[in-house]
Amino acid sequence: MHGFWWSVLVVGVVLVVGTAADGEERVTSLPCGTHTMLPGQRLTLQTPNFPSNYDENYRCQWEITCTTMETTTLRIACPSFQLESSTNCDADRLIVADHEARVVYCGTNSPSNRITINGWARFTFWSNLVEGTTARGFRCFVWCDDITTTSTTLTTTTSTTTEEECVCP
Ligand SMILES: [Ca+2]
Repeated sequence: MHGFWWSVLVVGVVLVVGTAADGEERVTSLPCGTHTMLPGQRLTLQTPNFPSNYDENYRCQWEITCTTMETTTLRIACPSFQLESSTNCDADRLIVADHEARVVYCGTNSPSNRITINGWARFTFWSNLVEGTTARGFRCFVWCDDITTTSTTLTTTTSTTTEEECVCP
């Protein structure tokens, strides 16, 4: 009796550790839409079904504002990023726009390490319906940093990034 429950416990622990170790555990994505965040907070943007392939013919837009916009920046890190590759990203794509630039990403070219000019950005993910090609998609984190506490924030960033880093096969 005791032996049986002990085995259940051990198997359970192994399963939990195994899931966490590959850095791809299921995490709830921020719903599409408009969101407000505060300095020091982090949001997670993911393609649907991640880490399984995303759907075709799908669109999701996240508009993120960190208050106060004028004294903050958004910092992006994507430990996992894989969209269908195409010329000019005509097929599936992630568009990241801030008040300075609008950049289109696809394949394994990701917005990682990008820092927006202020505390506002709009992320638009599109997948097309041509030839039914999808990929694993992405998991991106967005941090809001208060510009006035940059040195403190950078220390936090380094440790967090290492921790979240994905070793993809
Ligand atoms: Ca596609």
